[in-house]
Amino acid sequence: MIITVQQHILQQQAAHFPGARGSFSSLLSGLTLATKMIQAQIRRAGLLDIIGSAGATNVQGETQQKLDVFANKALLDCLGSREKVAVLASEENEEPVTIDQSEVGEYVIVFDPLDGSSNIDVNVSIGTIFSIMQRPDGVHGIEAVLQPGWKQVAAGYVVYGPSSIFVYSTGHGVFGFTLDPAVGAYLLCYENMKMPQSGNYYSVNEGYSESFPKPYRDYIGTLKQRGYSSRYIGSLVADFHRTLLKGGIYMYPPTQSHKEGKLRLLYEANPLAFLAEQAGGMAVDGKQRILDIQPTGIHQRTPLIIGSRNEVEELWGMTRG
Ligand code: AHM
Ligand code: MG
Repeated sequence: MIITVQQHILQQQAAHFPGARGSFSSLLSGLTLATKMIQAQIRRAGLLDIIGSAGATNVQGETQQKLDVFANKALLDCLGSREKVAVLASEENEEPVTIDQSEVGEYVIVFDPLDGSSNIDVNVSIGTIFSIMQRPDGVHGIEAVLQPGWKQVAAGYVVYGPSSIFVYSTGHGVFGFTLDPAVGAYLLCYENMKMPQSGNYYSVNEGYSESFPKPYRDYIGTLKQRGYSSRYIGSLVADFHRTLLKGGIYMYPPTQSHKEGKLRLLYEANPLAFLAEQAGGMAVDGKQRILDIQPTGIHQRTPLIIGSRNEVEELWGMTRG
Protein backbone atom coordinates (compact mmCIF):
# COMPACT_ATOMS: atom_id res chain seq x y z
CA MET A 1 0.00 0.00 0.00
CA ILE A 2 1.30 3.47 -0.90
CA ILE A 3 0.47 6.36 1.45
CA THR A 4 1.47 9.91 0.61
CA VAL A 5 2.26 12.49 3.25
CA GLN A 6 -0.80 14.46 2.13
CA GLN A 7 -3.10 11.49 2.78
CA HIS A 8 -1.41 10.87 6.10
CA ILE A 9 -1.80 14.47 7.25
CA LEU A 10 -5.50 14.41 6.40
CA GLN A 11 -5.93 11.16 8.35
CA GLN A 12 -4.10 12.65 11.36
CA GLN A 13 -6.19 15.82 11.15
CA ALA A 14 -9.48 13.88 11.03
CA ALA A 15 -8.43 11.66 13.95
CA HIS A 16 -6.84 14.26 16.23
CA PHE A 17 -7.86 17.76 15.11
CA PRO A 18 -11.52 17.42 14.14
CA GLY A 19 -12.08 21.17 14.57
CA ALA A 20 -9.23 22.17 12.25
CA ARG A 21 -11.33 21.91 9.05
CA GLY A 22 -8.42 21.83 6.64
CA SER A 23 -6.31 24.74 7.89
CA PHE A 24 -3.89 22.51 9.78
CA SER A 25 -3.36 20.17 6.82
CA SER A 26 -2.94 23.23 4.61
CA LEU A 27 -0.05 24.39 6.81
CA LEU A 28 1.69 21.06 6.60
CA SER A 29 1.25 20.92 2.86
CA GLY A 30 2.79 24.42 2.70
CA LEU A 31 5.76 23.01 4.59
CA THR A 32 6.14 19.96 2.36
CA LEU A 33 5.90 22.16 -0.75
CA ALA A 34 8.62 24.49 0.53
CA THR A 35 10.91 21.57 1.35
CA LYS A 36 10.44 20.15 -2.16
CA MET A 37 11.50 23.51 -3.60
CA ILE A 38 14.48 23.62 -1.24
CA GLN A 39 15.62 20.08 -2.04
CA ALA A 40 15.33 20.79 -5.78
CA GLN A 41 17.63 23.78 -5.33
CA ILE A 42 20.04 21.82 -3.12
CA ARG A 43 20.30 19.06 -5.74
CA ARG A 44 21.58 21.73 -8.14
CA ALA A 45 23.92 23.29 -5.56
CA GLY A 46 27.13 22.54 -7.42
CA LEU A 47 25.58 23.60 -10.72
CA LEU A 48 24.21 27.00 -9.77
CA ASP A 49 27.55 28.74 -10.06
CA ILE A 50 28.07 27.13 -13.44
CA ILE A 51 24.60 28.04 -14.72
CA GLY A 52 24.45 31.56 -13.28
CA SER A 53 26.40 34.16 -15.25
CA ALA A 54 29.14 35.94 -13.27
CA GLY A 55 27.51 34.76 -10.04
CA ALA A 56 24.67 37.22 -10.50
CA THR A 57 21.79 35.73 -12.45
CA ASN A 58 20.64 32.27 -13.49
CA VAL A 59 19.21 31.19 -16.84
CA GLN A 60 15.74 32.46 -15.94
CA GLY A 61 17.26 35.87 -15.34
CA GLU A 62 16.58 35.62 -11.60
CA THR A 63 19.14 36.84 -9.15
CA GLN A 64 20.99 33.91 -7.66
CA GLN A 65 20.58 33.50 -3.96
CA LYS A 66 22.55 31.67 -1.35
CA LEU A 67 20.79 28.45 -0.45
CA ASP A 68 19.91 29.52 3.08
CA VAL A 69 18.35 32.75 1.78
CA PHE A 70 16.46 30.75 -0.85
CA ALA A 71 15.25 28.24 1.78
CA ASN A 72 14.04 31.01 4.08
CA LYS A 73 12.16 32.74 1.27
CA ALA A 74 10.59 29.47 0.09
CA LEU A 75 9.19 28.82 3.56
CA LEU A 76 7.95 32.38 4.06
CA ASP A 77 6.31 32.39 0.61
CA CYS A 78 4.72 28.95 0.95
CA LEU A 79 3.41 29.54 4.48
CA GLY A 80 2.59 33.24 4.40
CA SER A 81 -0.38 32.70 2.10
CA ARG A 82 -1.96 29.80 4.02
CA GLU A 83 -5.11 30.54 5.98
CA LYS A 84 -5.03 30.81 9.77
CA VAL A 85 -1.28 31.62 9.92
CA ALA A 86 -0.67 34.28 12.57
CA VAL A 87 3.12 34.55 12.91
CA LEU A 88 6.19 33.08 11.20
CA ALA A 89 9.53 33.08 13.01
CA SER A 90 12.72 32.03 11.26
CA GLU A 91 16.26 31.52 12.49
CA GLU A 92 17.27 33.71 9.54
CA ASN A 93 15.13 36.73 10.54
CA GLU A 94 15.87 39.05 13.42
CA GLU A 95 12.16 39.59 14.12
CA PRO A 96 9.14 37.33 13.62
CA VAL A 97 6.90 38.15 10.64
CA THR A 98 3.30 38.85 11.65
CA ILE A 99 0.96 37.60 8.94
CA ASP A 100 -2.40 38.18 10.63
CA GLN A 101 -2.88 40.64 13.49
CA SER A 102 -6.50 39.62 14.08
CA GLU A 103 -7.89 36.81 16.19
CA VAL A 104 -8.37 34.76 12.97
CA GLY A 105 -4.69 33.83 12.75
CA GLU A 106 -4.50 30.61 14.71
CA TYR A 107 -1.02 29.17 14.17
CA VAL A 108 2.55 30.19 14.93
CA ILE A 109 5.18 28.47 12.79
CA VAL A 110 8.84 28.53 13.70
CA PHE A 111 11.63 27.17 11.50
CA ASP A 112 15.32 26.75 10.81
CA PRO A 113 15.22 26.92 6.99
CA LEU A 114 18.59 25.30 6.31
CA ASP A 115 20.26 23.66 9.26
CA GLY A 116 23.92 22.69 8.98
CA SER A 117 24.48 25.17 6.19
CA SER A 118 28.25 25.02 6.61
CA ASN A 119 27.98 21.51 5.15
CA ILE A 120 26.50 22.68 1.82
CA ASP A 121 29.86 23.40 0.23
CA VAL A 122 31.17 19.94 1.03
CA ASN A 123 28.11 18.00 -0.17
CA VAL A 124 27.13 16.65 3.23
CA SER A 125 23.54 16.21 4.49
CA ILE A 126 21.66 19.30 5.67
CA GLY A 127 18.04 19.87 6.68
CA THR A 128 15.00 22.00 7.49
CA ILE A 129 13.40 21.96 10.96
CA PHE A 130 9.93 23.28 11.88
CA SER A 131 7.62 23.65 14.84
CA ILE A 132 3.93 24.62 14.97
CA MET A 133 2.14 26.13 17.97
CA GLN A 134 -1.33 27.51 18.49
CA ARG A 135 -1.53 31.27 19.09
CA PRO A 136 -2.95 31.90 22.56
CA ASP A 137 -6.09 34.09 22.61
CA GLY A 138 -5.32 37.79 22.71
CA VAL A 139 -1.58 37.29 22.25
CA HIS A 140 0.19 38.42 19.06
CA GLY A 141 3.61 38.83 17.46
CA ILE A 142 6.70 37.88 19.39
CA GLU A 143 4.74 37.08 22.56
CA ALA A 144 2.88 34.37 20.66
CA VAL A 145 6.20 32.79 19.66
CA LEU A 146 7.61 32.66 23.21
CA GLN A 147 5.87 29.46 24.32
CA PRO A 148 7.44 26.42 25.96
CA GLY A 149 8.00 23.41 23.70
CA TRP A 150 5.37 21.24 25.34
CA LYS A 151 2.79 23.48 23.69
CA GLN A 152 3.86 22.46 20.17
CA VAL A 153 1.01 20.88 18.21
CA ALA A 154 3.33 19.56 15.50
CA ALA A 155 7.02 19.45 14.69
CA GLY A 156 9.25 17.84 12.14
CA TYR A 157 12.19 18.09 9.78
CA VAL A 158 13.45 17.15 6.37
CA VAL A 159 16.92 15.73 6.02
CA TYR A 160 18.37 16.31 2.56
CA GLY A 161 20.67 13.33 2.30
CA PRO A 162 21.07 10.64 -0.36
CA SER A 163 17.28 10.93 -0.39
CA SER A 164 15.04 13.61 1.11
CA ILE A 165 13.18 12.32 4.16
CA PHE A 166 10.32 14.16 5.86
CA VAL A 167 9.74 13.20 9.51
CA TYR A 168 6.88 14.69 11.52
CA SER A 169 4.65 14.28 14.53
CA THR A 170 1.37 15.88 15.59
CA GLY A 171 1.77 14.45 19.08
CA HIS A 172 0.46 11.02 18.09
CA GLY A 173 3.60 9.15 17.06
CA VAL A 174 6.39 9.91 14.62
CA PHE A 175 6.16 9.15 10.90
CA GLY A 176 8.75 9.30 8.14
CA PHE A 177 8.31 9.76 4.37
CA THR A 178 10.82 9.51 1.55
CA LEU A 179 10.53 11.82 -1.42
CA ASP A 180 10.12 9.95 -4.69
CA PRO A 181 11.83 12.45 -7.00
CA ALA A 182 10.26 10.90 -10.08
CA VAL A 183 6.72 11.83 -8.99
CA GLY A 184 7.50 14.60 -6.51
CA ALA A 185 5.62 12.97 -3.62
CA TYR A 186 6.69 12.03 -0.11
CA LEU A 187 5.74 8.37 0.50
CA LEU A 188 5.33 6.76 3.93
CA CYS A 189 8.38 4.64 4.78
CA TYR A 190 8.60 4.72 8.59
CA GLU A 191 5.41 4.03 10.53
CA ASN A 192 5.26 5.01 14.22
CA MET A 193 9.03 5.40 14.63
CA LYS A 194 10.54 4.39 17.97
CA MET A 195 13.99 5.41 19.13
CA PRO A 196 15.92 2.44 20.58
CA GLN A 197 15.93 2.48 24.40
CA SER A 198 19.73 2.47 24.22
CA GLY A 199 22.26 2.81 21.39
CA ASN A 200 25.96 2.31 20.92
CA TYR A 201 26.76 5.78 19.48
CA TYR A 202 27.70 9.12 20.98
CA SER A 203 27.63 12.30 18.91
CA VAL A 204 29.37 15.48 20.01
CA ASN A 205 31.94 17.95 18.65
CA GLU A 206 34.88 16.56 20.63
CA GLY A 207 37.13 19.31 19.29
CA TYR A 208 35.73 21.49 22.08
CA SER A 209 35.94 18.85 24.81
CA GLU A 210 38.55 20.74 26.85
CA SER A 211 35.92 23.35 27.62
CA PHE A 212 33.00 20.97 28.29
CA PRO A 213 31.75 20.96 31.91
CA LYS A 214 33.22 18.02 33.86
CA PRO A 215 30.12 15.78 33.87
CA TYR A 216 30.14 15.75 30.05
CA ARG A 217 33.87 14.92 29.91
CA ASP A 218 33.46 12.17 32.49
CA TYR A 219 30.49 10.66 30.69
CA ILE A 220 32.22 10.67 27.30
CA GLY A 221 35.15 8.90 28.99
CA THR A 222 32.76 6.27 30.37
CA LEU A 223 31.20 5.70 26.95
CA LYS A 224 34.66 5.21 25.42
CA GLN A 225 35.52 2.62 28.06
CA ARG A 226 32.30 0.82 27.19
CA GLY A 227 33.30 0.71 23.53
CA TYR A 228 30.75 3.19 22.12
CA SER A 229 31.32 4.47 18.58
CA SER A 230 31.62 8.16 17.76
CA ARG A 231 29.56 9.78 14.97
CA TYR A 232 29.39 13.53 14.30
CA ILE A 233 28.18 15.02 11.04
CA GLY A 234 27.89 18.63 12.18
CA SER A 235 24.35 18.97 10.78
CA LEU A 236 22.00 18.63 13.72
CA VAL A 237 19.18 17.23 11.59
CA ALA A 238 21.37 14.50 10.16
CA ASP A 239 22.90 13.66 13.56
CA PHE A 240 19.40 13.53 15.07
CA HIS A 241 18.00 11.41 12.24
CA ARG A 242 20.70 8.80 12.82
CA THR A 243 20.06 8.89 16.57
CA LEU A 244 16.32 8.41 16.00
CA LEU A 245 16.93 5.34 13.86
CA LYS A 246 19.94 3.79 15.59
CA GLY A 247 19.75 5.13 19.13
CA GLY A 248 22.53 6.60 21.26
CA ILE A 249 23.12 10.13 22.48
CA TYR A 250 23.70 13.54 20.86
CA MET A 251 25.18 16.34 22.96
CA TYR A 252 25.91 20.01 22.40
CA PRO A 253 27.22 21.12 25.81
CA PRO A 254 28.04 24.65 26.94
CA THR A 255 31.52 25.54 25.64
CA GLN A 256 34.05 28.33 26.02
CA SER A 257 32.71 30.21 23.01
CA HIS A 258 29.04 29.28 23.54
CA LYS A 259 28.38 29.48 27.26
CA GLU A 260 24.68 28.63 26.78
CA GLY A 261 25.38 26.01 24.11
CA LYS A 262 25.16 26.79 20.41
CA LEU A 263 21.80 25.40 19.38
CA ARG A 264 18.63 27.47 19.30
CA LEU A 265 15.82 26.53 21.64
CA LEU A 266 12.91 27.44 19.40
CA TYR A 267 14.18 26.45 15.95
CA GLU A 268 16.25 23.37 16.78
CA ALA A 269 15.99 21.96 20.32
CA ASN A 270 12.20 22.19 20.81
CA PRO A 271 11.05 20.50 17.60
CA LEU A 272 13.63 17.72 17.91
CA ALA A 273 12.81 17.25 21.62
CA PHE A 274 9.12 16.91 20.70
CA LEU A 275 9.98 14.21 18.14
CA ALA A 276 12.41 12.45 20.50
CA GLU A 277 9.79 12.21 23.25
CA GLN A 278 7.14 11.06 20.79
CA ALA A 279 9.53 8.30 19.71
CA GLY A 280 10.19 7.21 23.31
CA GLY A 281 13.48 9.11 23.70
CA MET A 282 14.39 12.11 25.85
CA ALA A 283 15.77 15.64 25.57
CA VAL A 284 17.15 17.82 28.39
CA ASP A 285 19.40 20.86 28.73
CA GLY A 286 21.44 19.32 31.56
CA LYS A 287 19.16 20.75 34.23
CA GLN A 288 15.61 20.35 32.95
CA ARG A 289 13.47 18.85 30.21
CA ILE A 290 13.87 20.91 27.02
CA LEU A 291 10.08 21.07 26.49
CA ASP A 292 9.58 22.70 29.92
CA ILE A 293 11.86 25.69 29.25
CA GLN A 294 9.98 29.00 29.11
CA PRO A 295 11.70 30.97 26.33
CA THR A 296 12.52 34.62 26.95
CA GLY A 297 13.96 35.49 23.53
CA ILE A 298 13.22 34.10 20.09
CA HIS A 299 16.87 33.40 19.24
CA GLN A 300 17.76 32.01 22.67
CA ARG A 301 20.33 29.19 22.76
CA THR A 302 20.40 26.10 24.94
CA PRO A 303 22.68 23.18 25.73
CA LEU A 304 21.14 20.00 24.29
CA ILE A 305 21.31 16.37 25.36
CA ILE A 306 19.00 14.26 23.22
CA GLY A 307 18.57 10.63 22.27
CA SER A 308 17.91 7.21 23.76
CA ARG A 309 16.31 7.15 27.19
CA ASN A 310 19.08 5.15 28.90
CA GLU A 311 21.99 7.32 27.83
CA VAL A 312 20.19 10.66 28.27
CA GLU A 313 19.00 9.71 31.77
CA GLU A 314 22.49 8.58 32.72
CA LEU A 315 24.17 11.83 31.63
CA TRP A 316 21.33 13.94 33.06
CA GLY A 317 21.92 12.26 36.42
CA MET A 318 25.50 13.57 36.27
CA THR A 319 24.79 17.10 34.97
CA ARG A 320 22.10 17.69 37.62
CA GLY A 321 24.81 17.05 40.19
P1 AHM B 1 23.21 26.48 11.75
O1 AHM B 1 21.74 26.44 12.06
O2 AHM B 1 23.73 27.88 11.59
O3 AHM B 1 23.57 25.60 10.61
O4 AHM B 1 24.02 25.97 13.07
C1 AHM B 1 23.63 24.83 13.75
C2 AHM B 1 24.57 23.70 13.45
C3 AHM B 1 23.95 22.39 13.72
O5 AHM B 1 23.34 21.87 12.60
C4 AHM B 1 25.12 21.56 14.12
O6 AHM B 1 24.75 20.50 14.94
C5 AHM B 1 26.00 22.53 14.81
O7 AHM B 1 25.69 23.79 14.29
C6 AHM B 1 27.45 22.23 14.58
O8 AHM B 1 28.22 23.12 15.31
P2 AHM B 1 29.79 22.91 15.51
O9 AHM B 1 30.40 23.17 14.18
O10 AHM B 1 30.16 23.89 16.56
O11 AHM B 1 29.98 21.48 15.96
MG1 MG C 1 20.48 25.22 12.58
